[in-house]
Amino acid sequence: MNRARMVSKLLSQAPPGTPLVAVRAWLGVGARGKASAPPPPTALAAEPFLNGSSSNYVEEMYTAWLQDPKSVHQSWDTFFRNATRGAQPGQAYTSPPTLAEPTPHHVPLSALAPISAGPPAAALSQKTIDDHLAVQGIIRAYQARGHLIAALDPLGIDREGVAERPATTMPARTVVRQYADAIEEADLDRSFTLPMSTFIGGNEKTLTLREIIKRLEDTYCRSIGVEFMFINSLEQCNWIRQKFETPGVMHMEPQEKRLLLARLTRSHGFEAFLARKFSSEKRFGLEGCEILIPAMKQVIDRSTSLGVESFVMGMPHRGRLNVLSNVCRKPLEHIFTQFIGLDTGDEGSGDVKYHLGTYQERLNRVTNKNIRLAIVANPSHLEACNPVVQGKTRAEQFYHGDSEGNKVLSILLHGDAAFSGQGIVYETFHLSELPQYTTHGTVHIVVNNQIGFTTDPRMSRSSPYCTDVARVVNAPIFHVNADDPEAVMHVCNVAADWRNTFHKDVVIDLVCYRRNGHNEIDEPMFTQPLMYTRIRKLKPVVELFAEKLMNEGVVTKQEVKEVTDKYEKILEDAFQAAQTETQVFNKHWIDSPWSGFFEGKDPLKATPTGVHEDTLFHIGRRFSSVPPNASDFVVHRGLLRILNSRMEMVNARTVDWALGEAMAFGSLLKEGIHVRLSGQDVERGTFSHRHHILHHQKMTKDTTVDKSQYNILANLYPDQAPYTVCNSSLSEYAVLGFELGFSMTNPNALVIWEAQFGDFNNTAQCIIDQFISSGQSKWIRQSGLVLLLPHGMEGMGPEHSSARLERFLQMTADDPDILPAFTEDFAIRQLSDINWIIANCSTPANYFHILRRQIALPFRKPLVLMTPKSLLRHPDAKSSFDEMTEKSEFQRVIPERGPASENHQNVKRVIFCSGKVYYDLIAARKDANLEDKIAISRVEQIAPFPYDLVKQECLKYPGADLVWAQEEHKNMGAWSYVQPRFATALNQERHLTNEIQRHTQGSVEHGSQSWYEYWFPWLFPTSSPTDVAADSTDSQSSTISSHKRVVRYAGRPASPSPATGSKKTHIRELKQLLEDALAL
Ligand SMILES: Cc1ncc(C[n+]2csc(CCOP(=O)(O)OP(=O)(O)O)c2C)c(N)n1
Ligand SMILES: [Mg+2]
Repeated sequence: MNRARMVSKLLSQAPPGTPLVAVRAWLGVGARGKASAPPPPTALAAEPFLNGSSSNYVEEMYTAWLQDPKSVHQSWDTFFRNATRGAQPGQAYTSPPTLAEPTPHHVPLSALAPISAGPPAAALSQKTIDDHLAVQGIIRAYQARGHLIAALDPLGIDREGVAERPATTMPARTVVRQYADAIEEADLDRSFTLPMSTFIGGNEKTLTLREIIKRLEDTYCRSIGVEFMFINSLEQCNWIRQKFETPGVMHMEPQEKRLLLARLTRSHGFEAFLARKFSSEKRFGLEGCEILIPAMKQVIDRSTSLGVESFVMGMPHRGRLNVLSNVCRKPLEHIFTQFIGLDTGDEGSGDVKYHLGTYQERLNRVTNKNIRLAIVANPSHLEACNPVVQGKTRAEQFYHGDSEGNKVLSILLHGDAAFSGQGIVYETFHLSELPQYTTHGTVHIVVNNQIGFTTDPRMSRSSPYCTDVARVVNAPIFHVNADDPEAVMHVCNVAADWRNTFHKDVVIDLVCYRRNGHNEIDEPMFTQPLMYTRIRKLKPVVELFAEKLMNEGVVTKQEVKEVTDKYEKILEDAFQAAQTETQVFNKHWIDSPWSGFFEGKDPLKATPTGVHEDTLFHIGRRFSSVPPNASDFVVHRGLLRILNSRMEMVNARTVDWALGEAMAFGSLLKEGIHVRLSGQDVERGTFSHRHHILHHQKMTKDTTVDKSQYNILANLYPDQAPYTVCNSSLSEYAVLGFELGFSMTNPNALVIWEAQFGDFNNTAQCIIDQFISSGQSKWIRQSGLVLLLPHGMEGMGPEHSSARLERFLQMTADDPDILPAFTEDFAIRQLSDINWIIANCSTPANYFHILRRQIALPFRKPLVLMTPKSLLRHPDAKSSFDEMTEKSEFQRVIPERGPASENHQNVKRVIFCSGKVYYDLIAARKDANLEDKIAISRVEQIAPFPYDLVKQECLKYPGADLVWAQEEHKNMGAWSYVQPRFATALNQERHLTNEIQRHTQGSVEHGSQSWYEYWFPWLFPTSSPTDVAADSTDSQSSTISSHKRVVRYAGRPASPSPATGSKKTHIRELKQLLEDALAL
């Protein structure tokens, strides 16, 4: 209910005869209880305790008091009694009795000002009080709403006419609203005592109203618009007031102004040079917001002086090359060669120049400190890199022990349209204060050129400002006219100081314009004639600022020219140097180098993943126990049962899914590998199987949060690596992006994101498509991130069934028509060459090994794992310690090991499958008494496809037909991926498509090698390949068999929906699938 209506209703319910006039006045309701009547300012403001934030509380107190005067505190009782008795505003309140013993000289306030006993002894005139209160209201109004009339727009289109407001006489009504009526011209020269909520006076305690208004307008309504009064913390509000209101805060020394001009000159000169040299190339130039470069440098300088050593940045296309060069100091030659269009001299497919990242270490000349600067590579998808930057920043902080974010700072740049339009911005803001996701404050800078491609703000957002999304986390927002360089510098200083003081996000909104079209080839007059007519008349900011400094006598015309010429020469020299280059190198654009990780390693050798039995016992027992040495820690009875059954399994040398996972994590932690598991409800596990955090069940009466927790895996060994397990916010896009960023920082960490159900991964599709599947190819950036995606048809309906395995497989970059040579290092070569690994493990031991293999590999690859639901508790889905100890390893294919495997010739069919359907198949096969006739093999690693093992398995049973059985519908699951690969494996074909022939004919040649030989040298070994088909007389080089074996499909028919909503249909479909698979 609307607040005024609620109060009005409340008053109308008051007992008849209650003298309510005073109460109505206190609560801001008109004398006749009309909710729409403005509250009498004197009444509202006269009580010191009754401010805006407490009025809801007053209403609640009043309702309670009406019902039972004893139900409220004595002070409220006194207040309401006095008010209803008709006490004047300002006189009804008496302070509550102090809890401390009264001191000998203590006199209660009520004793000094007896409320109902007539007027106070030396009463101020009511007019004086009212006027002071009005002035107080005016000051507050400017603080809250001054930004509404600030001259923010260099074009003067937004808030038309505001920029030209003459020096103030009367306060602006837009800002002060009802207080405008309380002021008369004559009041302007009266002096007023300044309240504690303002700093405009400096050392002065009183000012004339004229001066007060002038100072407020100068602070809040010129080139800077400060939005901060929505912040709940009084301390933070006061801090901001002080930073902007204190007289003289904007002062800049002449040498600071000269530095600013030099930086602006470079920013401007860079774009002008590119425009001249590459006039028809897209570069998404910064013209119209050249101040961005000095602004970023100012934030960096200031933060560096406050102790920050590393900056992790994310930004869109606009001005990116300029930032790379002038902020990060990426060599100009590297940038120019991107324009020249040279061949790539190293691995990777590359990306367009305005998406590339960088990493630079350099000396900050202003502070004389060494700093690290990284700009994260990003796709075209605006704002998508935000969570990636945050994850990378968090990881840097974590591994540097920077628990407060004093050393590592993230800076995110945004376009105005994208900042307000993209939901990922909101999702990322919501990570900003979460304990395991915070980066302790991000500095956001918006290049607010008041347009998005061809769309005006009024058509692209419903909020007044493009920055309003930041209000959700109480971040202050500093709007600033980008054509006032000095104002921008001040705002940047305050932003850096804010972040350093409060470790919270802050937004700098650079209100600017875009001098050209969306890109340099676009014609903006087609769609924005008014805007561009104005823009054409505007001088570049560097010229405006140079003129200002010349007028002030800070620089001479000659000095301005020298600075310009000097930079021009630097550009020209680099341009000439770039002309001599013959290749570009993707490695020059790496944003997260892993120094020392690859060096000295055999690139095709993984360390073993099995562990010593003692380790399994130790981890298993710890994982099954209550916290040691904490007898008062009460564990839930249900959990005690779970721990006991875990212990029984451990003693029997077996593991279920949760134990297998814990063994993998625990053994890695023991080896010094940090493990981080993040996602919705991961601590307990969506299916209540994991329980990595135990919660003390005993609460004291006043406990509001469960405080006592025990992280089991963090307490396995005294010298182990840290274990982080954290329930995330209810987000996939941001959290997956965050974990990807986290995984980029340290290759010696196992970073895992788990989806609540696998199908939710599609709300993070952009991170999967743009970063995870293609990141290494585009940006030669590796990541060992693991995605755990609960997957499987359990009769739970269309949702929650499919993690969309088919999509991951479709994006897998291995050619189905090429049968790789079966060399000894076949398996690891495949892993090295692929873009990601897709697997569906059917045993806890295999899950254990594949997790450990992520770290054992000499490179990093994303791993997408379909994970089980019902198998978590399936009695057969258990593994013995023997499958996890030394000499055991991950099994890409688990072959048939039952009776069928003992008499190959007798076997009529080999069924291949993946995941939990295996357990349905073996049960049905047993029922049908076909265990010696049908072999069932599990393809555990689906991609890269285990050609060698699949072929081996097929050859083992020469008389058997082949079936692929899956529970997913035919147009889903692994079928479309495995079918052509089975064909290639079975028929030993190196099926040359037209495309390959074209390449091999030499249209794209690398020396004397064909394109294919160049990129896949291991497919064309010079030595003879090892034929792994042990049982076969076939060899890979034999001619294509005339009798081609094919694999047949058994499973659900094609369907638009991943699963039926009917349990009955689900069971019928499963029965049908099993019959199809087993019918001989
Ligand atoms: C997620 C996404 N949707 C659409 C686009 C296409 N696009 C590229 S730039 C642009 C306009 C961006 O406007 P703004 O954020 O204001 O940045 P500006 O170009 O004005 O600097 C659009 C719609 C995109 N790159 N990403
Ligand atoms: Mg824009």
